[in-house]
Amino acid sequence: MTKPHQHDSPVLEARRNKLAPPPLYTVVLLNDDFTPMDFVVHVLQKFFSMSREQATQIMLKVHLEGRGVCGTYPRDVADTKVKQVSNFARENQHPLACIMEGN
Ligand code: TYC
Repeated sequence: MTKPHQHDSPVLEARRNKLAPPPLYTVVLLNDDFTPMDFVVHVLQKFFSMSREQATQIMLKVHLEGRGVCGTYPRDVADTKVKQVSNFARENQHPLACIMEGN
């Protein structure tokens, strides 16, 4: 908390004491020629809580356009998702690439 300012109303003081929202990072999936489509759909459902329909839509977007957004998160959450996806892909011998980008 900052120290109370002499002339602030309680409403203005509460507003001043609010924390800024954390900077957000976009998690992006990249296309490749080898990762099976159903594996990508599974990844989007498992790590990004998408429905099968939503996951299929994003997978096809990545397949056709080269990249697609999985979601937008604070830095530590985005970083964890990138690592989880990358580890899971490697465990299954797929080259699937997942990156994060600052906004
Ligand atoms: N291009 C892949 C294929 O034809 C499918 C794919 C989609 C791979 C999305 C990666 O992020 C990806 N099997």
